[in-house]
Amino acid sequence: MEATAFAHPNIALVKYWGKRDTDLNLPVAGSLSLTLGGLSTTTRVRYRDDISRDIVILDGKELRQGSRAYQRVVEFVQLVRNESNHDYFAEVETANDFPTAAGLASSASGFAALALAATSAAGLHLLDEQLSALARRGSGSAARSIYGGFAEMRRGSRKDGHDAFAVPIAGPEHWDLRCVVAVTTQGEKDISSTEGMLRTQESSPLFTPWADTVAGDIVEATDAIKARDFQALGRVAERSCLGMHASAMAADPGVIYWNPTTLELIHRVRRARRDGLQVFFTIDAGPHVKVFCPARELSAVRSVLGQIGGVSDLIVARPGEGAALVAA
Ligand code: 2P0
Repeated sequence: MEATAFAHPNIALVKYWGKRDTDLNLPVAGSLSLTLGGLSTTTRVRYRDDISRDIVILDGKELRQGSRAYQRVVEFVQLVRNESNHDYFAEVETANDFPTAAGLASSASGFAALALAATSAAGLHLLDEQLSALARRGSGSAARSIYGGFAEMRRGSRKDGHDAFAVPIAGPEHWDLRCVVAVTTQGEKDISSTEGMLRTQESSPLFTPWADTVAGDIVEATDAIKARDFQALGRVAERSCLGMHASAMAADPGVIYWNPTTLELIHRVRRARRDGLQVFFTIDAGPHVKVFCPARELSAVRSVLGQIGGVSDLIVARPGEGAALVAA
């Protein structure tokens, strides 16, 4: 009745933004990402017959019963309990080895690791696609962190969401890329991604036109990945990112995640590209900029980004493995 699993965060190259069902957490469109090694969440789940409620410990601190974070974990554990033939409460102990303020979705690695640990501890053995669909219930981006390397999240068309899961495109060994996270500010963001995407889809006239581009972008990005065509991948990734942010900015009131350093980084990356460096950027629901390059360009990219005053930290990640159990 105990299992420990780890998972890595991922960065979307074709963005997920918008839900078609909030209860089942079904996306409006698909998405595509790279799982990042070197950064991980490790989660242990222990079902116990001597506790009278679920206990959640995050980075060594027990979460308060009424908190949103506690509630999210408990609701997820309940989904797993519903599928298994026991009703023990769980002690969930989870830790990230990267700063949560770095704008790397800890909900992606967190729910991917929790999905695997909670089902394994309950004696459930799911196929990857089932595990991915389950992780999606915790957080949309978590569905992609089940796999290593590049993964595509499928929108699916069923009402029950059983076909809304991620599938692998290419393993981490396929392409030796680096992702440098330029951390621009510390602290929590003002608008959570869930809130930002709901406001965007409810009020932005640019949301549907952007969402209509996603399926085509996934085809183009997949082709670029298979051919290891860096320039083509960068073109789709920047377009998807800027389209997502433009649709969010056009919401009412506008959802703006950027700060002046974010914009400075965008221009700096583009200038470096004009100067001959192979480099492109993407930005999630926060002000940090994730810069991709081939491994051989890493030191040049670091020195370019390190010169920008508003950048407080550079975190380097490489393609990583999918979620896995840790031997007892
Ligand atoms: C992505 N993001 O594709 C996009 C791009 C942020 C910007 O997935 O509400 O935390 O938990 O399903 O997964 C962040 O959204 O949202 C996200 P929920 P999640 O990576």
